[in-house]
Amino acid sequence: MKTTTYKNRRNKLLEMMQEGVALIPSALLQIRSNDTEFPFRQDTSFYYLSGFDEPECLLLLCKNDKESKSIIFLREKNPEMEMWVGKRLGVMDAAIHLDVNEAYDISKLEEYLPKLLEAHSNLYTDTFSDNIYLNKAKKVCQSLLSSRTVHISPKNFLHLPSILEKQRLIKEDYEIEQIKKALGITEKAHHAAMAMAGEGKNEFEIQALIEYIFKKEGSKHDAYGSIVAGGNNANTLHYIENSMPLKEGDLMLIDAGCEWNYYASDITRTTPVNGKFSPAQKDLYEGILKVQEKIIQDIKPGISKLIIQEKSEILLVTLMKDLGILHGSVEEIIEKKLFKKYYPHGIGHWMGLDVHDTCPYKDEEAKDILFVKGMVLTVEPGIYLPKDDMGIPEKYRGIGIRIEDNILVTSKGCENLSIGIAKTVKEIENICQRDYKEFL
Ligand SMILES: [Mn+2]
Repeated sequence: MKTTTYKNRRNKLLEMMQEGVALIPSALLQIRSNDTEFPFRQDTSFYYLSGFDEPECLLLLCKNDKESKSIIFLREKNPEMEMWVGKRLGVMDAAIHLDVNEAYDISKLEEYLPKLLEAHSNLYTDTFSDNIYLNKAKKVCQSLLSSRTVHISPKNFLHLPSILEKQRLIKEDYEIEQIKKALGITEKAHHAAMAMAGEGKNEFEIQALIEYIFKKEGSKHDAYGSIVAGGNNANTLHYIENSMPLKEGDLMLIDAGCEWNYYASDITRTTPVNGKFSPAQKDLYEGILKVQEKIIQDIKPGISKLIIQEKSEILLVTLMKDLGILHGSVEEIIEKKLFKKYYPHGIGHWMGLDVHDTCPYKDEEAKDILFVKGMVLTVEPGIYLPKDDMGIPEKYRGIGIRIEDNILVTSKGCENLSIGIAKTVKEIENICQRDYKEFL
């Protein structure tokens, strides 16, 4: 990955800023207990702007009427610590390696910040963050403000994510490539899982196989906690216990995706444990698949998430009425939100460096953001029918189905980035017949 990508992103952000300093902290190590830490994952915005994956850093983007520059504070090299927990880049090589203008030791932050912040009046941060470096910077701003010798200092605090997350909404070609790479691995894992499933196999065995493939293929992180839900467990939307034996005749819902170079994939497939859909399962499954395909067909520039949300509600309600799951008029069911019992979630979400990319859905005027080329979102209709719900036909009780793909908005329409992952009844039943080892 070229450092120019990160420099270009910083320059773009600087262009959108008024005079001032933007502060972007890295993630910090989180103590699990005593001297052990939780696995480290870099802060998304920091990574987006630096491509650097060490903890305890602060990136500054400074802009005045004469110049713009990037400065990084990071950990100094420390041979003893490096022997225990691994290499550090160190201050000396950082400016060249990260293509920034200046680099300093993070332990000198409080000493250097006054000089870097004075003479600026705007400070861009995540204003809601309680990050230790941001708090230090705010304290510095406070003392500059009360100083009699400093005439201009930051007292105008602006919310950085409002600009940055708009920038992250449109993916560069490089970003699409990373998502595709993540999806290639996720595809293998889902196919292997479909093939391995069977009576008596435990959900955690399937989870282990999926995550083995993620790791074996070089993915450093899962994009989120894998869900492997047999039968009625699929009706718990974020079922992550994954600890029950799979049962003959049940469906298995898997929502799992790996990260590649910090880019997410987010895929759900629902497949038969014994390799063959029952007639009732097939009716429901193919109905939902048709809804998903119709929604994907509609995605193009100028459409909004709200439009496909409303369409998904009409289509899923019509399906549930046709199958005798809901009764009454479509209008009434939608107006009274009676479908929420069985379709409680949204049709999809932005995806990128974060699985639920923290990009806006509304603009400054509270209008829906319209799709444009380069946006990536999930499309994931689902119907969840609890086994103890006596109001629905018996044959559907205990079934939960979701089908989720990752969609790129193109100039004229969209591209399904996860098109390679088996989805029709025929494709799925074929994969189920195979040996999971073929996918390793
Ligand atoms: Mn999703």
